[in-house]
Amino acid sequence: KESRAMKFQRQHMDPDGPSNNSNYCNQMMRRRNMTKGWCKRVNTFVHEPLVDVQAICFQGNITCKNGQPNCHKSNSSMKITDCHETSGSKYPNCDYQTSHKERHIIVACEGNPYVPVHFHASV
Ligand code: PAP
Repeated sequence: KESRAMKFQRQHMDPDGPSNNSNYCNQMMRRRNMTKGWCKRVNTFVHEPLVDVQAICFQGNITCKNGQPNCHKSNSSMKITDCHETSGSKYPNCDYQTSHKERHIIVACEGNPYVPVHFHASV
């Protein structure tokens, strides 16, 4: 079974990206299996080395929106791509808007080793 840490990497890590095209989210959401069964509405990919994203678990500790204490905000801003399902998207033809940004990111971490398991927000 896929661990929560591996699921985070599948859903959110693309260190070598993004390929410079407006179809990025349409391709990546499908390639990373987020368009199976339903279209995942929103998802963010992070274009930084995995070690730098894992290090966020030891940076600024904050409370998550759901009240859990395991959220952490990156010290630096990071290259990210936000994918938002468009209003015209209809499963199984999931369609996304692609927005490249540089933001501080907030992730939730769990386990031993203490690693990212949930992408919380960008700020
Ligand atoms: P995403 O939120 O990163 O987009 P999602 O598929 O929702 O991905 O998975 C997040 C996982 O982080 C959830 O575990 P699960 O896959 O076993 O359902 C969720 O329980 C877990 N998690 C850990 N801490 C938190 C937190 N503070 N807020 C939300 N989810 C958290």
